[in-house]
Amino acid sequence: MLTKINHLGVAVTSIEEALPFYRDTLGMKFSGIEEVPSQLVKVAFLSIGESKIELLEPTSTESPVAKFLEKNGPGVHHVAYGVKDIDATIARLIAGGTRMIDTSARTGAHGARIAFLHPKSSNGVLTELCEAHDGSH
Ligand code: CMX
Repeated sequence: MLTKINHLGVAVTSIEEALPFYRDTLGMKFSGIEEVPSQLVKVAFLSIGESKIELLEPTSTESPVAKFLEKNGPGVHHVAYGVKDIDATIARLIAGGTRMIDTSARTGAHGARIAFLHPKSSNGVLTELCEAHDGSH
């Protein structure tokens, strides 16, 4: 069902301020910034080999990331797993009693189909399923 860790989401108050650490100090490959209106965030993408980090900056005080920052400050926000068939995976998790934040897939960055599991159902880790638009999972 899960194919790999797709990315780690890191909450930041400002992408502009956080980016130099990841891109210049750690030397990760920066591949751009995208606004994801459905999630009320702006996302910066960085990669090391196959692994990716997404820096998440809230675009509204209503953003889940704004609430997270207010409560915890900057830090690791979620773990995202690649899946081949997100609809089947969501259905299987619901059938098994997992509490889903999204009971059907929505559109995330890069046109991926995404869905979040509630952290109370996944040992305190906000967990995302991600079916990549280009089939790379
Ligand atoms: N990781 C782990 N636990 C988290 C969490 C996180 N990122 N965010 C919230 N929680 C915990 C809280 O600590 C809290 O626990 P306690 O009750 O023990 O204090 C509980 O979840 C409820 O949290 P809350 O602060 O009251 O916040 P809300 O209930 O309003 O929302 C959540 C929490 C996870 C349901 C909400 O943030 C959400 O729907 N997230 C999914 C969407 C999202 O995060 N989008 C942004 C990223 C988009 C992208 O990557 O494209």
